[in-house]
Amino acid sequence: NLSRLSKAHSQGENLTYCPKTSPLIGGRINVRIHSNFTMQEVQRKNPLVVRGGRYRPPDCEARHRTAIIIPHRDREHHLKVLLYFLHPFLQRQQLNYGFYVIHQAGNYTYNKAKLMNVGFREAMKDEDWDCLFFHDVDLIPEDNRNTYVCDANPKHVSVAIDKFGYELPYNQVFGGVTALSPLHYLKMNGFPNNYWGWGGEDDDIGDRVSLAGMSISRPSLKVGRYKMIKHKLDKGNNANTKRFNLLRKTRQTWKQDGMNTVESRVISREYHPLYTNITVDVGTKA
Ligand code: BGN
Repeated sequence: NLSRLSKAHSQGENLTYCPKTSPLIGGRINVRIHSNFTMQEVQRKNPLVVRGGRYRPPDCEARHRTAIIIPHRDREHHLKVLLYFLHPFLQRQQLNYGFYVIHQAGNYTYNKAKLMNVGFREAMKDEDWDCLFFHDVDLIPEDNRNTYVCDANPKHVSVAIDKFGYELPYNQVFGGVTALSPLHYLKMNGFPNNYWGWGGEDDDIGDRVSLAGMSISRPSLKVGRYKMIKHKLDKGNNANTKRFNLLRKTRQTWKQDGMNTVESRVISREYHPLYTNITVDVGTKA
């Protein structure tokens, strides 16, 4: 029956919409982080995921199209663990989804927010996504009721992380996992391109939300729970000492710096079985 249905799907026959709440969603997930498996095994566990890490429910028409954007460099181990948990998690939510890993080429200082700008631009070339999840590679969701769909306002999703005692670390926090519709993203001129190194870019993004006249929405602490994969500090991502000064100026700079000024060069676009990998040269500090 499943094969008939997926055949119907690929032939473009009309399927009825999936239910508003997926019957496949449980609640809390017992996340035990380990990594004694290979990427091929994750692939075998997710037979309905197709080239480039794309999925649609086989038996109903998804109500939501969500792109997962993961800024990345030298965290292959985390990526494998994230895909292991996140693919089945999203399938249980009956979403039409796709994974984009945005990999910064070279060894120059990391620029996460700029990578996310590139991710937005590249993902929107593929499909009319109605929601973009900007996702840290080391955060694993622990509750399946945390639905990966957009709200009326930009959503800060990773509200309760184990590392911060499952509490919001501060009120304006907007890092980790966030969800924006294309309209939200365009309204705030995307993200800043000039934060090189660790810290502050997420606070800038949070400021943009309010400067663009929107507010931050959040799931409950019960549902927005995450485990962070433990790791050492990254090379090439030292704390950005300029972040305090940059943050003081967001109000003056956000309209001139953002998605309207992303300068970058895509080096390659590879369609892996579980994700699309985009390698990009984001340049260097001006
Ligand atoms: C904050 C950082 C964020 C980081 C969170 C959680 C800054 C700017 C200081 C004015 N912000 O302190 O970037 O995501 O901690 O670690 O450093």
